[in-house]
Amino acid sequence: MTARRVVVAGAIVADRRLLLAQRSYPPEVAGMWELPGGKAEPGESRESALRRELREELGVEVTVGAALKESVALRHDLVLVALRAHIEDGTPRAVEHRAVRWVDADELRRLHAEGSLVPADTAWVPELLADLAKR
Ligand code: DCP
Repeated sequence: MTARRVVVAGAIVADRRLLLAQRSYPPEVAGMWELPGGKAEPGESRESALRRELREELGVEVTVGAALKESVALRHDLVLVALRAHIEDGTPRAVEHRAVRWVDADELRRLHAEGSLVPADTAWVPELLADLAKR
């Protein structure tokens, strides 16, 4: 049996806005927006992997909270999960991405409607909209 690798992505909400990052590769998804993250290394916890990925990709230090309910099978051996995260230090900048932006609920709905979200990440839209409506 092949071990299942996990890709962890960060759902960062602050001031009723969600942080999205624009992919620069591969060509199929370049220009589309995603929750930033990446593959956990073998033996690395999801939380540590997310902290490392967001440090590398955005230059921020985060604390990691609860997972979103939906997970997405990217391939038979690769599953995508999202963890809520809170920025403790730093301002997100696009190190590996084309751009980063904060979107409100309407902007998230619009990006979703126009097909500008990375396909796998669309599974999280309802939960993200619920988070954006809180407080
Ligand atoms: N992915 C996704 N949605 C996200 C984050 C990632 O669908 N919010 C997918 C895209 C890739 C896989 O997960 O198929 C791995 O993502 P990355 O390429 O961003 O991760 P790594 O940089 O860790 O992988 P690699 O080193 O293989 O490039």
